[in-house]
Amino acid sequence: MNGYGQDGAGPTESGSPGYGSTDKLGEQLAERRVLFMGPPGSGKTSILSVVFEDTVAYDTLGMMPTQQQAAYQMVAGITIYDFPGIDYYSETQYNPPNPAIYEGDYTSLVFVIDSQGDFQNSLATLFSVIRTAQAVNPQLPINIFINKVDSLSEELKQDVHQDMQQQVWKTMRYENLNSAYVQFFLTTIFHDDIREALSRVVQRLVPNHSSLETILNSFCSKSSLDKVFLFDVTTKIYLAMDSSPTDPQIFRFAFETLKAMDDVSQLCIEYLPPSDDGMMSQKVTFDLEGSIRVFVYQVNSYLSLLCVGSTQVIRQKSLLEFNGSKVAKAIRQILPS
Ligand SMILES: Nc1nc2c(ncn2[C@@H]2O[C@H](COP(=O)(O)OP(=O)(O)OP(=O)(O)O)[C@@H](O)[C@H]2O)c(=O)[nH]1
Ligand SMILES: [Mg+2]
Repeated sequence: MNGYGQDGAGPTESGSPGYGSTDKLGEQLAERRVLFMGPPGSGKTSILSVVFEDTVAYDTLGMMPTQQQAAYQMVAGITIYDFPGIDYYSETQYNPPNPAIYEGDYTSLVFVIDSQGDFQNSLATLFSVIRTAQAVNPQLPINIFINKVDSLSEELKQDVHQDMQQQVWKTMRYENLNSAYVQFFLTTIFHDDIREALSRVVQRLVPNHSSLETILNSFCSKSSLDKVFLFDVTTKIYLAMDSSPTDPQIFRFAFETLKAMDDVSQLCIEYLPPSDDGMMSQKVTFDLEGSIRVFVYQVNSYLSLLCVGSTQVIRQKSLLEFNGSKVAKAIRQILPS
């Protein structure tokens, strides 16, 4: 089931399908969940509405503070929860959630920090969250999104990144906290890299992820492709990819291709006849510097394989379709819908 985005229903206020932990309102949280937390105004809701609701980044400018936790459901049974801002120093706003929400092998934390805001305040809030979270789940992945980097120069971005990393690691060492599962991302709602950051967070929660990766590795080598992604077509978040090293340019190309497919699908997509399993494949003819092409194979109504390869490889349509249909069938069997 892909709850989100297809019916344009928007996020649901708090609770969603029901297994996993119970939050402070007594609602059941989804077993596979990402918790979006951070100081007020750091950009949590903006990020989620850009990715899940296709909101134009500029339209988030007048966004109201989140008063109540909201849930965004995506493919593979993953739910993303957007929490109200937590301000460690403000008595009125600091309202820590029930520690039980951090439990579970399929829970991940995204902590959003405003790169132009008060770092000391953000770090105090971050550590108050980490202390509580690691007391119940020492292996909880902690993804720190250093957000709003759009107005920073390249040099300043790197400085902010390094400064934040050093401060976090130093305090974690000092407080004897586990830093093995901490990752940093530079993010902005004005760039598609935000989807890449979210993809990296979500991948860890995807059921049978290692099997998916093995299937994509084999598809890649058998079809002589450079890169294969399994995309959620609605959010344009990838759930898995082959394990070859990834060129950031290829990511951008993949995102741009999916976006362009939405925009001008009638003009540039050639629909191939349905294969023996009844699925429609689509061939897209976008070039990157004239030598790289993309082939998109639909797995089902919300997942697509996006294959990147040289012009010569992508021209071998029958081989790609044959392998693509086998891979799509395997994915449908191992990924619950
Ligand atoms: N320049 C810039 N502004 C951003 C970015 N992300 C969010 N904003 C702005 O930051 C403001 C606050 O964003 P929200 O998404 O409401 O922040 P929040 O973290 O959800 O805030 P609370 O719900 O109060 O906790 C809005 O005016 C957004 O337009 C970004 O990447 N760059
Ligand atoms: Mg919010």
